[in-house]
Amino acid sequence: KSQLTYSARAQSHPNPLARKLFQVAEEKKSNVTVSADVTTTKELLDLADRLGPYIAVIKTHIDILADFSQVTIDGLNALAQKHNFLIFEDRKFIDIGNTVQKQYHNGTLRISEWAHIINCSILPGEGIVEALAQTAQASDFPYGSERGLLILAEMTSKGSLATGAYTSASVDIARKYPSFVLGFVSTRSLGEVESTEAPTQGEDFVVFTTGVNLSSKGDKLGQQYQTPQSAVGRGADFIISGRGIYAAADPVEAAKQYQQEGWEAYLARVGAQ
Ligand code: UP6
Repeated sequence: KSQLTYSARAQSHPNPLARKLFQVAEEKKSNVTVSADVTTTKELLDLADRLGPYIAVIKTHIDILADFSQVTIDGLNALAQKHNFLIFEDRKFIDIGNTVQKQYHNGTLRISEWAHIINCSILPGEGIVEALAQTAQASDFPYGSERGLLILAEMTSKGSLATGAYTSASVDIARKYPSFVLGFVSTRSLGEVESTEAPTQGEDFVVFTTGVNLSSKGDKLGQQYQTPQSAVGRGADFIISGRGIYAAADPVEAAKQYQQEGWEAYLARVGAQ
């Protein structure tokens, strides 16, 4: 796990979107990603506006909205500007290259137009990363330097099969696409995992950790939680919390609390506290 500060990483990271992520974290003193798993555009935009000051990233599942439209995209973009946060669409692409290109670009949801960060499973093999990179880095794609991919290298649900060889292969593939792969969605830092690929020049994987909750150990459908302190201690650079924040009695207070705990854990990890 990285002992470097976000500002150091913001300066030295080879990937422009990773630099931006660390800049935002440093400026806002927040490593919180809120998983805004609500089902109407109004709720989503309302949450994004109220929690915007306290978060670095908003994570969406855009396909759970009952009323997705241009209003959703315009609203999210405007709030991302207003509050200086990035947008992560948790689409978990998992298909052949030809299909994921169509799911990512164009289509009903036009994810490539508004999501800075996307993620995929490498179950289909390396081709999925190649295909998404091809689309995001095409010469006629206007947002190239502001697009990046996280590989879903582990999962927090009980009995997850994203372990062992699958997780190692995630690291192998990340190392082959350093200009597009920012890092991982995982429960810990993976730079030390056994890999057939040698680390690349300036390698600094960004770790996003889901399943973060201060008041619960899990849910009835197999979700398993850890605290912000535990997640950051294991290497999370960004902690992702959904129900811990949006389903709290006061989501704004909850966001502030996760921000504070996440930040203190970060300071402790880098030895600043
Ligand atoms: N998520 C996980 N675990 C994973 C990958 N993704 O929980 O391994 C996503 C879920 C949800 C969010 O799809 O959007 O993170 C977790 O929400 P919660 O904090 O409300 O449990």
